[in-house]
Amino acid sequence: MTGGNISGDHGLPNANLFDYKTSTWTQGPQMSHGRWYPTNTALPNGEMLVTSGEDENGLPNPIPEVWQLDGTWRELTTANKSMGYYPWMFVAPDGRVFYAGWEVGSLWLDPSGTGAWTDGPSHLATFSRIYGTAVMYDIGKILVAGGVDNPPVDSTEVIDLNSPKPRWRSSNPMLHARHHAVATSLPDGTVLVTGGSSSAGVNDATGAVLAPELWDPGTEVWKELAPTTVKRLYHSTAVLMTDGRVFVAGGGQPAAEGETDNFNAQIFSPPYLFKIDGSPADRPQITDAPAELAYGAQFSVGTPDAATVTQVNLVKLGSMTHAFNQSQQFIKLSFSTGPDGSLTATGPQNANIAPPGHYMLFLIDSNGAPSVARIMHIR
Ligand SMILES: [Cu+2]
Repeated sequence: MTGGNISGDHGLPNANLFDYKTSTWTQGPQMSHGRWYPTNTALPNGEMLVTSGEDENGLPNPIPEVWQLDGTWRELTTANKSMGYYPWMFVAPDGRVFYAGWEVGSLWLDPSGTGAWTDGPSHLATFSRIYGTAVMYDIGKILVAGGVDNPPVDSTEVIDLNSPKPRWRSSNPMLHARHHAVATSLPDGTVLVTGGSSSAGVNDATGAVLAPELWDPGTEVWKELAPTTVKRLYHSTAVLMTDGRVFVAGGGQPAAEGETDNFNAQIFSPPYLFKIDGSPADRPQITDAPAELAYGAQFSVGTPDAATVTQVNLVKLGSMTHAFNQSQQFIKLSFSTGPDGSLTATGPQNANIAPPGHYMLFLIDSNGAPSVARIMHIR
């Protein structure tokens, strides 16, 4: 966890490391300068890239910094560029890092050595999608949606970084204009957008959008789902849980006019958890899966439901703030089933596709219902 708050726009240089095995934090070596509103990106080689944020003097911190495997920091001194808050950074299939916004011009970053930026394709939108949302919904494929506060927009764009000449193109607009909304990758590869506001202004509750909507990457069609009862605006969050539900929480600090800070959470159950009659879906089960997995390795998944499994998918554990989940990633795996009821899947081919870390493994059945996930450490 990097950076932090001295005061508005003035960032701390702190780095803190969390050990999930002991549930303890330790303070790491400090970065060279403060960062208020940076983005962390797990790199294929196990390093952690930190981009943007405002420094201790309230100025943009233009030098990305890399936390190295030996626990020291490396400044990318030849990659000097001032950027907006919480830049949408994604590891591309070729190993570079792609900046997808929210500004109009996208960029490529080579984070090796002292770093280098090169220009990428421009968005179709001619305005910055400030506090829109972005997600890599499939290997090398990114969706950006909404953003802007004057007023917020419903437009979306997608790009395929697997293409030899990636270009942004329009996808279908959302059903609601939103900013401060959150895009969450679900176990079946669809993208859930929750919360946000459609009215002009930095954080206006009158246009709060209560209905989530779901984007199908196959058809690119949006579908409206059951509304929440709590407005999720600035500083709200959403993250996929291992049971396939979505934790949607918070908002406020400062609260929108007429609202109070939300210290509460709601849990959303997507349609795949129900049968058509509204009763709970039958769900495939995972009874066994390896805790550790090497790139390209075949592995068997214990399940009594192999015959009905249609997808074996990974979703990287999320790390979400300010309308952008910095670490979720959806990866569909190839798999086969045997006449004996066995199920064998093949792990992601390399660390560009799946940067090292912890992923949720889901089985999806022929009705679209997901299993409860097993956590796998891929490296
Ligand atoms: Cu904030």
